Amino acid sequence: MKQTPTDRQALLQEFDERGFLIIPGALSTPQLATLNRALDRYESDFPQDWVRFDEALIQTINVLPRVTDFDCTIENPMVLDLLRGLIGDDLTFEELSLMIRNPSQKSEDIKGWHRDTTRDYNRRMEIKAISAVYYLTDVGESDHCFSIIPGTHNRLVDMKPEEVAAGTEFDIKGPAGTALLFHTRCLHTGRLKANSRQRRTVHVYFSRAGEPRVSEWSDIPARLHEKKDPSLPPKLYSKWNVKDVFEGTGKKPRDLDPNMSTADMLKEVQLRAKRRM
Ligand SMILES: O=C(O)CCC(=O)C(=O)O
Repeated sequence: MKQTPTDRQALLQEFDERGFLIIPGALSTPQLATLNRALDRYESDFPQDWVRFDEALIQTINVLPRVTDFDCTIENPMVLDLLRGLIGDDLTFEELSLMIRNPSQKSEDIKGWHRDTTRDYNRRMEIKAISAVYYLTDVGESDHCFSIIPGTHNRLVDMKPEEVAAGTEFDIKGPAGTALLFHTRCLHTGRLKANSRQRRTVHVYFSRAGEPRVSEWSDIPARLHEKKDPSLPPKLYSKWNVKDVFEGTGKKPRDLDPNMSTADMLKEVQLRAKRRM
């Protein structure tokens, strides 16, 4: 999909108004095959790295030091071009996770409607990160999907999760390879469907240089932060050694045993976030 400058401007304006954008065909068929195979391998090679929140939410968040296959989702030219339009040359990579949502009879996602990075309603204006979500499987009418309340990053920013009215949500459906860019201040959830197939996604978070790191869950290995590629935003991997972390869900709780596994720590963070809502 080659965009003209006018298309790009219209897309950026759409993002500004609604707080999200859908990018069809962000991943090619060969890329999808590689990424799905890589996810299968990551499941069998690193079973201990996956957090099983429940059957409908399984996630792993520190894959970059172990495999290179998912680098292409951080460096996707279509996504980076739009992000550069939104954030500029200060664009930074913050976190990458893989998610599996299995068929489930549960009707509500464990997280429910939420904003990312902090669940503290009074700090919602501090939320600035933008996330790219890639569908690795087809998401049709009856599949678990990402659902969002348009405008809750600006015009409707005062809306609380418990005020979301049924029918005001926008469900993101699309074939494998579709990407979504969303402002993490927008209220969103995983919408569970009774007859869903397994859904697989890659979630990448971006923010800006000169600010605390949004998340310290994903290590940025040397192959990325030492990369010299003039086509990439100059500060993309600059936060590899930033120790100042935004006070929120991206920060490892300092009161926990540092020997605790990342999976157990993440579960604890999720529990604490839920208590804050
Ligand atoms: O994609 C989903 O199912 C929900 C993802 C989500 O809640 C998030 O990215 O914070």
